[in-house]
Amino acid sequence: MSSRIFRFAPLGLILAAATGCQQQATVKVGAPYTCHQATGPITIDGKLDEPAWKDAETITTFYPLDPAKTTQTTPTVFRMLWDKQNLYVAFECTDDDVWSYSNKADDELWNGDVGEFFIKPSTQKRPYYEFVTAPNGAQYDGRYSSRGAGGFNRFKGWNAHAKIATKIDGTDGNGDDDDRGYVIEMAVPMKAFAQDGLPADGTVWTFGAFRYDYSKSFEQPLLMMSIPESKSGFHYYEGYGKLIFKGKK
Ligand SMILES: [Ca+2]
Ligand SMILES: [Ca+2]
Ligand SMILES: [Ca+2]
Repeated sequence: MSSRIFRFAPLGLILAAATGCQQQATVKVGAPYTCHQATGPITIDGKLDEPAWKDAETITTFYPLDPAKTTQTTPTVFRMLWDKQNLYVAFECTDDDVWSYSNKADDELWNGDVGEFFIKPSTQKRPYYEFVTAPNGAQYDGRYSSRGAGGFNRFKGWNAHAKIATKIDGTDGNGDDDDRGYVIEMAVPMKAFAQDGLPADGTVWTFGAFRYDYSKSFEQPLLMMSIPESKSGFHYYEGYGKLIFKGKK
């Protein structure tokens, strides 16, 4: 679906300082994200209560993809950790109307609420990855050999086999009641990235975190992103932030 890949967004957003009250430092806009090595086990259960998560930096500032349409955003907290086995990713999404579009893997889940992230091991090489997760835990994942080589239908056959758990505070799909939101917790096996090189202490990749939020409260779905601007949608990897893998202290 090319309109999804190359969606235009104007430039010139005002950068706002990130805010938050998490234990670990909140990443300021434009600052690299330090992905700390997990200091202990993480149970994928949709609860971010493992001590290791306290070491994760948080991203709490999300920007509208297209401020000409709407400048509204809904609160989101994004975290990542890693170890030799997995890349751990967590979304905490405030959402007053939770709706998963489908429970089928590799379906067009972005037609409903999702937390997404894109990750690119090298700025010098073309491949990059997309992970899209619905509140019900369904996931689309794809490895794009190139941005121009075809859309999601070509690349969705690639599977990372991430372990995923979600927790919904509310009801999924019921538009008549008020929900609070949902949490996504996942472990993506590092071996999924092996053909593009595995990270070690000091490795730098790039990434962006994103959301679609559909709600009875909005005229249009809110498309949000952790990067301040995009010229062509969520696949605009030129705008992705640095992701620095840091080993144990
Ligand atoms: Ca957990
Ligand atoms: Ca897939
Ligand atoms: Ca929603």
